[in-house]
Amino acid sequence: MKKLFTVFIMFALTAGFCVYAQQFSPQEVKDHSIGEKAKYLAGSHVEKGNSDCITCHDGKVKVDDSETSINTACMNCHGDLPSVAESVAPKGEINPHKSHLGTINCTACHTGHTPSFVYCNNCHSFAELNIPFAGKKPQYKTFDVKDYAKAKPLFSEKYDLVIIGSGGAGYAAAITAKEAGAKVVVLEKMPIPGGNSQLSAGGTNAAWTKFQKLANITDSPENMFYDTMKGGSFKSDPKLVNILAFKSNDTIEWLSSYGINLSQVNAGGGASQPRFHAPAGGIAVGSYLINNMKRIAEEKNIEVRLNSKAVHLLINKNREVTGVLVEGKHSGLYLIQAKSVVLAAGGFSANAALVESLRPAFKGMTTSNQPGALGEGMALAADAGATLIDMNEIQIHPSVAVGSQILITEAVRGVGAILVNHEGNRFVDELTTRDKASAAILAQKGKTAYLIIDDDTVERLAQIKGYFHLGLVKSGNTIAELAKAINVPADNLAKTIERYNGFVAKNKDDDFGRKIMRQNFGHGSYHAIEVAPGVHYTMGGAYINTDAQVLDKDLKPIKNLYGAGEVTGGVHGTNRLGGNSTSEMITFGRIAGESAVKNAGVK
Ligand code: MEZ
Repeated sequence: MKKLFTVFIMFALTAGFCVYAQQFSPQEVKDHSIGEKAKYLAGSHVEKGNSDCITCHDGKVKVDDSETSINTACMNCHGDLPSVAESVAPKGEINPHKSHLGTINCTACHTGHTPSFVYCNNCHSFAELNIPFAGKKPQYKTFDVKDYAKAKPLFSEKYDLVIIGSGGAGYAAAITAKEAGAKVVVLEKMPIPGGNSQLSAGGTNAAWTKFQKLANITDSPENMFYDTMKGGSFKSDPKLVNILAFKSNDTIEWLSSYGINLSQVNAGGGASQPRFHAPAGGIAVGSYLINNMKRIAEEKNIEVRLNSKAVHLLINKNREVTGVLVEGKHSGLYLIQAKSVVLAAGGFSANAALVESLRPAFKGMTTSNQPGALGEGMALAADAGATLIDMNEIQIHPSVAVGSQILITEAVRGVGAILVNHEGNRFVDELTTRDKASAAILAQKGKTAYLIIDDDTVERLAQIKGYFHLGLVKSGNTIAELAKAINVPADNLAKTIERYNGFVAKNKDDDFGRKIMRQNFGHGSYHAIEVAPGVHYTMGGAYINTDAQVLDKDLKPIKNLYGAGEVTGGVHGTNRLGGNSTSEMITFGRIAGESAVKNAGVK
């Protein structure tokens, strides 16, 4: 009898496993089947004899799209990410389980039935991070809305608000809406939350804040408004810029109310005053914001569904948005009916084909963006009848480390770095707007330049230590040694630095009119990072009004549809100022959340 029961249990488990496995090709099923030589992680677990399907799958036929239960199972055996980070020896310089992305799912890298892939290597090139059962880099393909127009959903759910995208704008909208009592779900197509916001480096622009006052910086929302309009060639919508500037202090206060303090104020390009607000010590602002917002969302029980792609907006015959068709990694297609939908799905800098079609000159350029930044939120908006504006306004950031996707934050220049060309000469105001700085670098021999810093600069900004860690920095004890290391004429470099020190002493840059210099050189060793422009931000998108409503072709609000962050257009004109993205995402994310809640009639 006991034997019969065991056979029954094994049959039930195998059947469950097989149903789960049906989404794989026959070859893939064979590759991870019990009794076959293991090709993937699942097979190897079984082969080792210390686990079977139920150890990971908890007897469920289907796992949830966020893969929460399966990740709990991983942690039950292996420990959570911080403890794995402690126990697994770092490979070379890099500890594979410690990252600026914070605590993420084990399954973001270690997949059971398909080739595993180190998620970090979407942006980095950590050759030393060998992962068991590794395969090729996954391709994140854009969807075509038309493919889903007639799709049959499997089931349907009801929410007050669906928020598409889990970057800063999505989180800000979700936190605001949840606090107002709404039933909210956030959809994230990638295996980790945070979107591109988590890669943001330098700071969050805000004017006349308590942190500026503490640092004796006199600024005003009027200054921020003017700088933003000027930086975008006066093509931005002044009503939106007005909101950005005049609500920026409130944004800093809102963050502070959750213990998120952007207390270090640095200088950013195109800004008349230092207003780049960063965490103390100058760590990257994006991961700090996102890791904190993840924490708040967890505390407030906000549902964030990973691996869940919004593939179509549901629109009724009155052209009102009524919900979202979702494709879950495991659930397949299903519907969420919603009273309000917030688009917070980011831009398209990682969509090389789209970038090239709009700006042929950017063909083949690297990008600082995560691989999910493909512009799908804009496609959803367009399909719902939205006006997309400024789509060909694509920003290239002047300082991406050569041969990589690693952004060298503008804050490095803000705390004192200069840019020199291969002759060792300065050639631009390092803190001009990004369009001008990028154009100046592309006009130099080799289309690259060197950021020059010394030990003092390194101490001012924690992120610079990270660039050392990533092997992006060349150093010398003297100017001559550094010049040799980067192959520029030593005499020229020495003269450039001496002349610049003279400008710092009299607080006037006679050559390029740089306004904020911060430091002279001569403190300890000298260092250089070779940089070139990379596609960084897409200024265009779904046109919104000051209530974050997405506007149709007649510039009337599309009923029930809201937008915030990079998926929208209108705030940045031809060129976004550094620091205005994280500022915009929080300010407009909150507005979108408030408006969407009001629209949903949540009491
Ligand atoms: O806003 C940005 O894009 C930003 C601050 C980038 C950076 O250089 O750090």
